[in-house]
Amino acid sequence: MTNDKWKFLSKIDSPADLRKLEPTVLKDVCQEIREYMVETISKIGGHLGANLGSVELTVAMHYVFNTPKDLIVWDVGHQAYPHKILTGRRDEFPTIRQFKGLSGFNKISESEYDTFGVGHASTSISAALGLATARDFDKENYKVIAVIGDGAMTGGLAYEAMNNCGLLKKDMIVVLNDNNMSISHNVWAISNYFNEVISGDSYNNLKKSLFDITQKYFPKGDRLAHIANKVQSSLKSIVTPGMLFEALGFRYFGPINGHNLIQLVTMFKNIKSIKGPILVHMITEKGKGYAPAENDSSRFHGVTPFDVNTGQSPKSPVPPSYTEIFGDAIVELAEKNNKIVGVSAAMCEGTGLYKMQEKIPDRFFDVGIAEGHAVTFSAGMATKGFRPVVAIYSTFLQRAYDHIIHDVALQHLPVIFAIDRGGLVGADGPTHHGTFDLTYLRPIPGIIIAAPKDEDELRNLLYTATLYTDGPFAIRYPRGKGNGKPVKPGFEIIGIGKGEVTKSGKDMAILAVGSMVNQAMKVSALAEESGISIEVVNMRFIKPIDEDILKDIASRFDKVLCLEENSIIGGFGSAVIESYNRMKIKSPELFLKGIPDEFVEHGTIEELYKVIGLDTASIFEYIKKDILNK
Ligand SMILES: Cc1ncc(C[n+]2csc(CCOP(=O)(O)OP(=O)(O)O)c2C)c(N)n1
Repeated sequence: MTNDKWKFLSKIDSPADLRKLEPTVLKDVCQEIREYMVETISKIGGHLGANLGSVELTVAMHYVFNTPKDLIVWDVGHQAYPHKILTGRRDEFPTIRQFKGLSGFNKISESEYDTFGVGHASTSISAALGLATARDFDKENYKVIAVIGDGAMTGGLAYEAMNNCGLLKKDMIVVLNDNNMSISHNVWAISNYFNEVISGDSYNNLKKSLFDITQKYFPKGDRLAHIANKVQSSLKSIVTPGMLFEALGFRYFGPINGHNLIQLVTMFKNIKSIKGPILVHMITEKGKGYAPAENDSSRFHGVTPFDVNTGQSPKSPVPPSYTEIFGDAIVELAEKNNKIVGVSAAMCEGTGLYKMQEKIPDRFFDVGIAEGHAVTFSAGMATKGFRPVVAIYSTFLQRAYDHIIHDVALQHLPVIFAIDRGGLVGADGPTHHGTFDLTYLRPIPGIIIAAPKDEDELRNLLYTATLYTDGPFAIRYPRGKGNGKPVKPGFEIIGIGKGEVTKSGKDMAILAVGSMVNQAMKVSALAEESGISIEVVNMRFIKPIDEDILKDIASRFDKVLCLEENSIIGGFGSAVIESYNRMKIKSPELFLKGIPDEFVEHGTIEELYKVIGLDTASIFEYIKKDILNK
């Protein structure tokens, strides 16, 4: 990093360097961070909007608090790029989200400034409370600050933590970074209440005079600061949003402009010495300082490489992803069946349900970052004959496990789970890989679990699921596209629990599900070149499993490879072993390949396949060496 282009940033190797600067130049530091992020992310893609919005608050926190002794706990971590840049990772920043590079989120193993690992939303207040409790046990003296967005505040965990913190009265600060946006428009009901109060004349007049008072008196010492605070908070409790947080045991400060550095620094300095749970509410703008991101903050939440001047990403003619295919199919089906309802947990774009939101808004619900609620809410509708389709990423559905068992399956309710991002997701890494769903769903009695081999099969499985009324039906599909062929018009019913032989062979068989069917076909083609004949079976259903196919395979093959993009432990391969055991027939020698018993890092899916041996060449090598002993 050159000194002439990055006058300040080039000299900031840690927050200690930041703290040596005069407050007057912090604005320039922020400007350089913004430029550095836009320049870098325009080349490699990544989260941008939230990071542009968090620049000032990050600089102010590291300026005022004594990090890393004082602990900052980020929520989700997608807005922590300025934090990474300021905490010794400036030069590595261009490697972010790439194989062997910096993680896109906070990670304890990456830096002493990353106090808690994140990726999933709404954890920061709970984790910070845990850190504050540990600090008090250890009789140590440092600050703990949780930074949480208004989107993450739609998650129930945040309130569980606040309630607990209010009772424990721990010395801790929650910074509420309120930009009125989640990935798309936020559905936080409380923000309507904030907006009403904040835009009201009486509050604004009061706030203006109070802010003048506090600005004037705070710097003069603790006693006056204390009095000013008391006046401010007691008056506020009558008319301001603070009421909600105060009821939970927090002292409320704000709302303040989260881009006004001087105000932020003053505010943090003032509250630093106040004990007990504090909530600082700041208003920020997603995408702040880069016009294309300000104007299209949903796209710039997570963006592919783009032209800095225009903000446009090159459009290459790629076939639609499974997500898009699902979005179109659900609209098509819902237009014909008025019992179908779409439910998303703050992921309208990511799951393709935005299409339903646009076309059939009255049967679409975005419930916020509340996966458990999404499932139980759907179960409620299902009791009255509706056919809710809950579209949630595999990784986030982990949050709703008990809801699937207790509220849906136990009551045999026909809720359809559209599980996107089943398998490796790439750059988001281990917090987001969807590699456990087959394992966690399989033991649930009565659930149907299917994985389409391609786009047509996704459509047909979805159609089949809408006709099935005996209980839950889960369809898991990967990130990206399948075979990329245009889909066939119309829908066909697929026999539940029925697989198909997609290629016959003599030397051995591969039983595959979902994305791995295509991979198995490629392996089989590769093997053919070496004179090895491999049969490929698209098992399609993980539960119920096609026992007729398993019997037939056992009668014709000695060696069988089970292939899946899910944890080997408890996944599809395990289902095959259990089925042979249950059927009491002699099983062929079974080999299981899938996600090993480890957390897979981030990188492109192709790179990661190689790491875990799921790329075609590695699978073929494994077959030759370990299965056929050639
Ligand atoms: C449990 C869970 N569900 C969904 C997501 C996907 N997600 C990542 S960021 C985000 C929006 C967060 O909004 P907010 O906290 O307001 O942060 P902002 O991006 O607006 O700064 C969502 C839904 C997630 N990370 N975790």
